[in-house]
Amino acid sequence: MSKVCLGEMMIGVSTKILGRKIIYFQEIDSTNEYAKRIAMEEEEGTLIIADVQRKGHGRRSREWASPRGGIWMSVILKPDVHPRHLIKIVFVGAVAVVEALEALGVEARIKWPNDILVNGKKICGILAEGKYSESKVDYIILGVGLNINVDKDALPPEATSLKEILGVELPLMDVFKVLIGKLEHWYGIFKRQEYDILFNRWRSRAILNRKVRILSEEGEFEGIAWDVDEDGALIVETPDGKMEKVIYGDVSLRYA
Ligand code: BT5
Repeated sequence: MSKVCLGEMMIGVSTKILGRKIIYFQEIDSTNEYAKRIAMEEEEGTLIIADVQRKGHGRRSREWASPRGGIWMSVILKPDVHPRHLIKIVFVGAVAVVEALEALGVEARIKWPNDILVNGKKICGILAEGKYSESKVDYIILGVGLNINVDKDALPPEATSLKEILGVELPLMDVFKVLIGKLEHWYGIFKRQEYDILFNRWRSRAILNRKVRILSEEGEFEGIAWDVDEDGALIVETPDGKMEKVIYGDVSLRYA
């Protein structure tokens, strides 16, 4: 067990790879942006965490509310896999967050591709960003934003926090330790290329068999989301019976 200093607190972390080095900030622009700046020089597993992000972001630079009371963190990963598998890192994050919430007694569901919902409201967003060529992965950053002791009025209306759900505040460190344990477990499964195990677990917690509307820059369409394929693309059946594959990227999904 290694000891790390987080602000004024010394914590014991029992993971072997994730968090073997932890860089903590009281305030930062974005942990993902910081991670990208240092990723080439850092070893796999270095984790950046901040109390507050001034410019936390989601996909396509969408704003991510990051006041005090949440876990805003990014892990630098350097898996030895073909770059086409990197998208599965989002699924690693989703399954780990759902299991961490379950360990705290909260049942959560995954909305493809990167949202974790409790009672239909978003409690967590996951953002994977990387540097890779056609054949080689330099790094992939797994960013996780999880609302813990965040007040409702500091969040967008469609969001929720553990505090709102449980009615009490939780020690952030306790949640953090559970979360990185789950992340390390599922990252191990990813590294061993046990993708079936990963996707089956994901399916068991995902919102599927539902009517959805897919919105992208090319337009929008409706259909029924049945499943994901082995690359994490969402399989949607359109009203005329065609099966469309929706790839993770700049698309949004709404439940119709
Ligand atoms: C995401 O983007 O859901 C990924 C968010 C990842 C945030 C983490 S925090 C640590 C690391 N550092 C960063 O800068 N980012 C990562 P997306 O699917 O684009 O969703 C963004 C949308 O979520 C916004 O447009 C809002 O509608 C909503 N949103 C913003 N802040 C939220 C919050 N704190 N909780 C729930 N929903 C939020």
